[in-house]
Order: sequence, then structure tokens, then C-alpha cells
Amino acid sequence: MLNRSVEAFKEAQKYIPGGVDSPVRAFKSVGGVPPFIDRGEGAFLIDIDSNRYLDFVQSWGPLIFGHSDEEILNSVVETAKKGLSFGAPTLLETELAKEIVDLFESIDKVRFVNSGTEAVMSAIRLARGYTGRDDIVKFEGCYHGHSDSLLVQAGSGAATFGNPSSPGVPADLTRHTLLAKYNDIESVRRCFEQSEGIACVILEPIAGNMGLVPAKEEFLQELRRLCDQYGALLIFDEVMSGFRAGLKGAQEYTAVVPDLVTLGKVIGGGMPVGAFGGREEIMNMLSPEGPVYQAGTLSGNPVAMAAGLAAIRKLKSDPGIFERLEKLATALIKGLKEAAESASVPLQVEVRGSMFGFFFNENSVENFDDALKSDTKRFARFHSEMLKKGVYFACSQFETGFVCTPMREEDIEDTVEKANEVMKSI
Ligand code: HOZ
Repeated sequence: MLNRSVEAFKEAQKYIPGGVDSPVRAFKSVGGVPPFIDRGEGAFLIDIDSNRYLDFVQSWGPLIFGHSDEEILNSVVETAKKGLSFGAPTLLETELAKEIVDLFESIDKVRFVNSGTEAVMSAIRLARGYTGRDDIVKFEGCYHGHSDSLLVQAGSGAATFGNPSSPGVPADLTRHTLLAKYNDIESVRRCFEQSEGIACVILEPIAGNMGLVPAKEEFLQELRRLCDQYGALLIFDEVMSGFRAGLKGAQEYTAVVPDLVTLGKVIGGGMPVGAFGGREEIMNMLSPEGPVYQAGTLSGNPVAMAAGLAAIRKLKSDPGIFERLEKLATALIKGLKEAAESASVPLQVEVRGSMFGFFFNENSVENFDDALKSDTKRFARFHSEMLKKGVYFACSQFETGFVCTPMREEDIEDTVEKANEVMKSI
């Protein structure tokens, strides 16, 4: 029963466009009403009708330790008691910066912002300032937030709603954005041949916003070579995969080292945070050291830094954590695959650390075109039926799922059992 959520959604729509503050949450692509959440407890969400769901969204990634983790909450509360924001330097910023620099080989210096969108927007400006060039290359299906020049053939919510770009984005602002096909190096080569000057190539090295689609190692190697040949920067957008695919993000899976990295989600432990970092000579182009301007009143605010520090330190202190999380995610997708097979439903599955994805698709998915061939109607039916049984998956075929540390093997077994029933009915 979602009676109170139905009422809450109607009321919200009177005052908030679509009743939500981020489009995908409105459940438009899966139908029905989004449960309004009252609280989270570890691996579970509880809605305002008191329904309890095993949560495979975990705030779209940040909550690797689940909801209301005690240590993270304590650090937030203790820090908040000393003040919420100062707009002045604090020790916490340097502490979190050190942790990130220590883990990411490609990062000598890092700057904190408030969201992944802001991180990417700033990294692109820095790349343009550093190279003195205007053009950028992005990939179909990779989502880098909703800033103007990146909202072209984006995945995630934009793919869900079939709005590859958006009204309100002037053509002049996207004319410097060249599009290439994920995992297809020839399409990138063409961009370099056509452009008068490419500042950077940006990609999610483990794409999570067209569903979960990892880049192939040879493709990344070739990208690195092309960037070096043409003097362009390579940017890894690890807002989603950072501290989720592994402690070092995509660097756990590839030998390719990017020039800049963007981060978010887990580094805020559930608070709004983004960051971008890279080689010292590039980062020193940022104001006040250099001429590239970037700023923010709430950037590096102490409460978010404290939450992020608590999360990263917890991750670092538990060497077996990603192995355990990957085991859970693998058990889940193996179970889903078997359930699908026994119901003759075609399903493609993928895991990277604590991230997992599944496509209702006949063929393997290597790029956005492949992802778009998925049966989104079947996904919608699967999603609704699983929700009724108390399992909360991301409400779009083009999003990634996440496991968290409070999840137990029994929770996964229970989910697979439910999926077995549902697959037969969709
Ligand atoms: N499409 C976003 C995650 N990839 C959704 C975020 C949200 O709605 O909170």
C-alpha cells in the first residue's frame, strides 16, 4: 500500500515541478508512484506508509556503509556542533585531500566542490584553460552532470526521458562538444581529425549512467595514446565509480592514468560533495595559484568533509571490504541471470566492485546504442513487481545498482527468490 505516498506525491507536484528535485525520481519510466521515504536503516529504506525495502540504490551510490551509519553520523553531528559552514579554510579539507591524493596515483592536488556536476564543469574549464583550446570530446551515454556543454547525448535521467539534449542549452554552447561512441576508438580518432583543437576527452571509465558498461582496456589505452599524440587531456569521471568500483576506483581495473579525475558521491559519505584533481602543473592553473577561476561558498564545508573523511577512513581500515561487496553483487546478478534464464527472459549482467547492472537485452552491451535496445517495458514491469515485494532497484533501465556493507547473504538470497517469481510473470 502506498496511500500516503500517493497523497504526498500529489501535494509535492503542486509546489515542485514534477514533485521531485531530480527527474528520474518521479518513476515516469517505470510507472506508479515513488514511495516517499521516511528513513533509512542500514540496507533498508522505510517509506511513509511503513513499507520496508531492501535498497539497491543507496542514494545513487554514496552510501557504501548503508543508511545512518553510526560512525559517519557521529562525525557529522560532532562537526556540526562546531558550526555548519565558515567560508574559510579548515583542517578537515586538507585531511580529506591527503586521503584522496594518497589513494589516486593520478591526483597530486584536489579541489572540493558541492556536486559531481560542479566537479566536471570545473574540470572541463581547467582543461580548456590549461590547453588554450575549446573543443571537448564526450561519449554517447556517458553522463557528466547537467551543465550546458555536457548535456548532449547524456545517459541517466536524460536517456530515461529520451531528451538527449535540453531546451535552454544554446547551440553555441554545445558546438564545442564532439560526440564519440563508447568503446569505439575510430569514432574518437575522427573527432581529433575534424577538430582544430581538442582540450580534453572525458569519459566514465566504468560507465554507470547508461546502465553499467565498463570501458575495454585496449580502448582506454588507445584513448591515452590519442590524447598524448594531440596534446589533449584525458579526464576520468569517477563521480560514480570512485570508491565504489574499488578503493582506487577505475584505477583498480586499468593501467591507464588520466590527467584529471572527477569525484563525488562516496567522498561525501552521503553529504553533498564533489571534487576534481590531477597533476600538480594542471591543478596549479586554478585561481588563486593560476588564472582559471573557480569558487564556491559552501565548497569544502566542514560537515561534508567530516562525513567524507569518516567514510574513506572506514573503507581504508577494512582491506577485505571490496572483495566482500563484490561477492554480494556477484551473487545477486548470478541469481538474477539464472532466474531470467529459467523464465526464458534475455538478461545481460555486469559487476564492478560494489556496482552492478542488468539489461533486459538479447545481446551484450558495449555502448549506448546497445543499451538503448534493451526492453524498457519489461524492465518497468520487473521494477514494479520487485518493489511490491519490498526490493528497491533504481527506477530506470539506464542506472546502476549498488550493494552496501550492511547487506547480508540472506538479503541477496531473498531478493533472488523474489526475482524468480517475478521473472516468470513479466
Ligand atoms: N540520474 C541520477 C543518478 N545517476 C539521479 C540522481 C537522483 O535523482 O538523486
